[in-house]
Amino acid sequence: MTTFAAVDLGASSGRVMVGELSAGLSRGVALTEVHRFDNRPVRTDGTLCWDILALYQGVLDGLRKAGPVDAIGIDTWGVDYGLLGADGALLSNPVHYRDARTEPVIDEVFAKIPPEKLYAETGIQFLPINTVFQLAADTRARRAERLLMMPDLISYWLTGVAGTELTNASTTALLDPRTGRWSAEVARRVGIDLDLFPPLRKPGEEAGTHAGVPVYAVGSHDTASAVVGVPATTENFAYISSGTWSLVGLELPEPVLSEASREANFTNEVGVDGTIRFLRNVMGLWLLQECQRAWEIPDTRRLLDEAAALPRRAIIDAGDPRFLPPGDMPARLAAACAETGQPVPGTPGEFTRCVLDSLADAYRRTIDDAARLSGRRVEEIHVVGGGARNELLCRLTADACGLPVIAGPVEATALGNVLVQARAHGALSGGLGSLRDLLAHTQRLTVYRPQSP
Ligand code: ADP
Ligand code: LRH
Repeated sequence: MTTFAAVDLGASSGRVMVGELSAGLSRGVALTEVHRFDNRPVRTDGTLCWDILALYQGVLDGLRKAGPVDAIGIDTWGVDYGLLGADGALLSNPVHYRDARTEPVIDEVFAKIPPEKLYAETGIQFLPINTVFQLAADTRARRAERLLMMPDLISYWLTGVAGTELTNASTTALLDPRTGRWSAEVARRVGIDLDLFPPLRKPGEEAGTHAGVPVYAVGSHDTASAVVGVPATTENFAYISSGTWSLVGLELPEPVLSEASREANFTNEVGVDGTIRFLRNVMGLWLLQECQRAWEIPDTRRLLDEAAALPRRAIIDAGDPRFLPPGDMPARLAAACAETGQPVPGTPGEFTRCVLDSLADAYRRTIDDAARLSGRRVEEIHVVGGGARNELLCRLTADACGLPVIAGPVEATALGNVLVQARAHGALSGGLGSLRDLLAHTQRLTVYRPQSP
């Protein structure tokens, strides 16, 4: 038996999970959550920041609770980073991607490099959160010696070794997904110093050691690990990595950098083993989380029960950037319904129903677009992440898409993290297909078949 600690920092919570891999006839992987902690952003002096020291403390507490392990792997959300000075200390708290600082610089960046060129070079969908815009807005970057993406920062603090993991580097919109190298052209035009980034490293490379235990680079972008953790047994699958965001799309061998793909706002993120995640960021369960914060109703179960008893009434565009910043989400949802002449939800149950119907509708459009733009066929949809627990959303998704939805594992990200470590450590071998087979045979999954209307 070999054991691996997966550190997985999501936008709503961080967790440390231990994956136990058994060999021989009972070959399988079992995951135990040893520590979970809230991820609560803080606004200081008008800027929304990550509470990075609290998160790091959570990581250390989790690793202590995990006990002896054979290796460690780290993944977090994409696009965000910390800046270090010459002495190696953080210059400031890492800024949250939902902070409004990029708004004024987007047009300035596009004046230096038109959106068509930026997309042709990097294949990343336009989102105001992209690192390229954050860096253009970040005056402190000029004083920095080094930039570490969020998982690389945690890894650096654990090991003392600095590197830039490839899958997460691709979320910056500064990397060429065809070559897996930085785009010198984009950096030059926007005025970003690529020397800030320590050398690139691939998933599976050793990143250093922590207390004598190897720390492996994994798919350190959480979505990269989540897609490794999709228990697909066919090539014709779509995935929805369903958490704070919904990442909806296909795994491809090559990027699709066409104008049609740019216009449809599809991203080409670099995945594990040279794969490409061809997907669209859909606003996700953030829409509901932010309503729950406004209503002060943490009990999701109650809201889902109420929503399940209601009919479909109003649909909003779950890709609309107006929903990106924190703030009064029910008011924004109500305004979007009113503007489009639809019934305005009144009760929390009605808002919940509107959010879930809107997500299912966005999933259908996204999967149709992904199949069309890539020329691929989709036979089944895998839903992984916390949203796999949302039975109503899984059912609505199956019905909207007219395809079977296979829900689970909830902790696909941690599983993908563990499997890539295990392979790097020599405890497993083979490509993504054989890693996924292991999951398909050992994880509890729920199938939702589409019902005709
Ligand atoms: P992230 O990694 O972005 O922090 P998660 O994958 O942990 O997100 O998913 C969090 C979301 O999962 C919550 O916002 C919630 O909507 C959903 N979720 C978690 N548990 C349940 C549950 N028991 N029933 C329904 N939804 C759930
Ligand atoms: C999901 C995620 C997503 C990014 C966003 C910033 O956690 O990593 O893939 O686009 O966060």
